[in-house]
Amino acid sequence: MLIRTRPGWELPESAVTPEKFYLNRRQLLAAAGFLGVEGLMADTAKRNPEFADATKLTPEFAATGYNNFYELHPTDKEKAKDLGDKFITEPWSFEVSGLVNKPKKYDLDDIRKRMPMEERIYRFRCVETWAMVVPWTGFPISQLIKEVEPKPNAKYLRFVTANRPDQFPGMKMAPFYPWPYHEGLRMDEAMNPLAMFVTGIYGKPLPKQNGAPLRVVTPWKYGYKSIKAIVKIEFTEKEPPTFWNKLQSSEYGFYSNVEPGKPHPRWSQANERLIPTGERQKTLQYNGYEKYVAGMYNGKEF
Ligand SMILES: Nc1nc2c(c(=O)[nH]1)N[C@H]1C(S)=C(S)[C@@H](COP(=O)(O)O)O[C@H]1N2
Ligand SMILES: [Mo]
Repeated sequence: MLIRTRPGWELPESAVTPEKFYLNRRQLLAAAGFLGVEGLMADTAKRNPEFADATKLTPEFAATGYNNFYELHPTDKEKAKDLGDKFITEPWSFEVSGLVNKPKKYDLDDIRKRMPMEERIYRFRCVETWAMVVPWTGFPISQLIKEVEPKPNAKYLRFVTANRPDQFPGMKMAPFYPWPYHEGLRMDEAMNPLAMFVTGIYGKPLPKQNGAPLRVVTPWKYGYKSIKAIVKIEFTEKEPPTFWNKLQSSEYGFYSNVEPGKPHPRWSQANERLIPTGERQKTLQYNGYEKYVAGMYNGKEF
């Protein structure tokens, strides 16, 4: 059994914002035209009906107040939200390089205007066994991949987070980590329709602690695959090394798919607890996205 302590800010279930309120608020804001240009772009993204199940939707204060973003704080999930003051997210550009016909430096504002932005509600499962249900705004990674035309020998994507010790207090608190944070996906995983580049949550631009202004979300994988604050995307032939695998290769593999039957060496992955209520539930194979992703795997991936 895992012993769970209840952080002070956790509320009883009765206090959680009902989904109705969240939806009404968005509709009201949109109708009243109260949103700035930035907010409007994110807010008017249509919800994809295939990913509209708001059952157990995490209240916004919890998804934006309990974060793993080691660049902001390497240990305290409730402090990340208060440590983003120095982190400059505008303007933002990212570089696409490596095995592509059209390498390019992208301006984020430009790509936001051109890409088919949509909102999707996805379950989100951290390897540490906490879980959320979050409305993300963004576009499929496949859209960008098609645009840069990968060469035939491009088999993986490598993602890199901004390397800014002066803007990220957590980098100085944990100098022994293999910064900058880096992650990767196999080409077919990145092309999978579920894999998203995300620029917003709850109909608003991404807060810094959630990975502003551009992050990955792969809902069938443990949360650490969802790299934040991306400045570089490189197409490679070989499987790229990853931050967590470098730190502890026996515990964090490249694939890191959510598999309740495969325990972490130090804990079971069979169950999860929802933030902020602490409600426990069974973890689903591929976090419930089996029908979309099972075909890519043979069960031996780690
Ligand atoms: N650059 C960067 N990306 C990161 C992390 C990080 O520390 N740095 N933490 C990861 C982990 S462990 C998780 S669980 C998710 C958390 O995302 P959230 O804070 O939006 O819930 O971000 C992932 N992406
Ligand atoms: Mo995580």
